[in-house]
Amino acid sequence: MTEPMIESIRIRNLDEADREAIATWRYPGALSIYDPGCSADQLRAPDHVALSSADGALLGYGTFGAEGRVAGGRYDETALDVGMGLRPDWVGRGLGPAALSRLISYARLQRGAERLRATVADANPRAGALVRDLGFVPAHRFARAADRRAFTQFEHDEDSERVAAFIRDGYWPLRGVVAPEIVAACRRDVTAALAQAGVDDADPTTWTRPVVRLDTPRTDAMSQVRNHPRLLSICDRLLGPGRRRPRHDLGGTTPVRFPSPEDPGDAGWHIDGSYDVGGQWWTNVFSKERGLLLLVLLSDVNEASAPTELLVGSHLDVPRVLEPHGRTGTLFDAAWLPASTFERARVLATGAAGDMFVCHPFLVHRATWPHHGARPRALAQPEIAHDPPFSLEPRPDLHPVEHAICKALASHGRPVPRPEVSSRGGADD
Ligand SMILES: O=C(O)CCC(=O)C(=O)O
Repeated sequence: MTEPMIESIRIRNLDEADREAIATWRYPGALSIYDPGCSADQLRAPDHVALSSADGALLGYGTFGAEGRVAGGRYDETALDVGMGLRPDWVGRGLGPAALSRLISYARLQRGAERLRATVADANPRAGALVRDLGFVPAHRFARAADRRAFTQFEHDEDSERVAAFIRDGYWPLRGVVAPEIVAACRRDVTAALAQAGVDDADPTTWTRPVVRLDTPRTDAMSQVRNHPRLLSICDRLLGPGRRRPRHDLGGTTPVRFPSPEDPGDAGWHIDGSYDVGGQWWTNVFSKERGLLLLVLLSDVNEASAPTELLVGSHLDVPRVLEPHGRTGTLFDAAWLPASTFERARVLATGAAGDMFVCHPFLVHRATWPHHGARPRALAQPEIAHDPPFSLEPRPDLHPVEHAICKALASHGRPVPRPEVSSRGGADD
């Protein structure tokens, strides 16, 4: 049988033959901790469901509630526990994402669960990667009461689909969260900074260059954007709690692009460098100094007004190019990327002033031209720095930015680089 897609995976009650079959399932090696180890009678509880193909063949089973818990964990009733077992001959064949996605939507739609929890043995890194890919975030690690084996509890909530899309696509659009009066103040700040550069943003006769690059104004309004609680919570979610380096000002540069047929000279595909080496902005596979790239629209931006263009999923192509440069890193050159990167879907970062795109630091993007619109277009592009740096060790508690880098390296069969440990214990000094 070929791999079923999520639409063709069915959920139904377990029948007697299913229960008899599951009770005999045995998994190889370290996965034997998942052997059902129960009688067909125990599988009679209503919290078990069958996962089947469209033609009714049993592919696996799901459990909800207490059945998905492991003694020693920290459980409460704020989330529904979900567990899954695949038929042993289906393990490792790519069925997991579709099967678990099916259980998640069933839990939400049929069981009304807003929050889900999954408990995964650390000895099963494939299951850990699967739940992280679907937007679960690690919440608690513990030792199983019976044998002290390590397990991690992961949680899934209303943001998890966005997290999964971030891991897959490399960005999270965040629209309409900044209050209109703060957006208006930011626009006035850009106008004032342009005036200092000799440009009147209301007077086209002063628009003599296709782009003017400002240092993002250090104002209260910009600082409120940077420190918007929703943005901060998304950054923490993507980087891991306590990892984001606090910063008062918004930071970065703000290129302002003007209606013009001229090549601005800065519109090549790239990722943003993150640390200064002799006046050049380098980066390394650990994404030293840059946890995230933020694109903040400081004017309305549409298709005509030179929007930034993003290569969807390209953050998964960059790690293998950076990995040979190790901890020292390099001045990144997009020409090193495979041709397939440039065949990826493209998205324009359009929207209303105040909208943001929270991007993976390795997302390949570029400015576009010509600007056919009527009004200047302004965009701040600060970094969100993080500390400590990513170690890229395949730990159970990887958060999405680091998980995406590890996933990209693993999918290309690259060894995960071993950081030298400095005297401060970090990968990076
Ligand atoms: O102005 C833009 O659209 C993006 C510019 C950019 O990516 C950069 O300057 O690094």
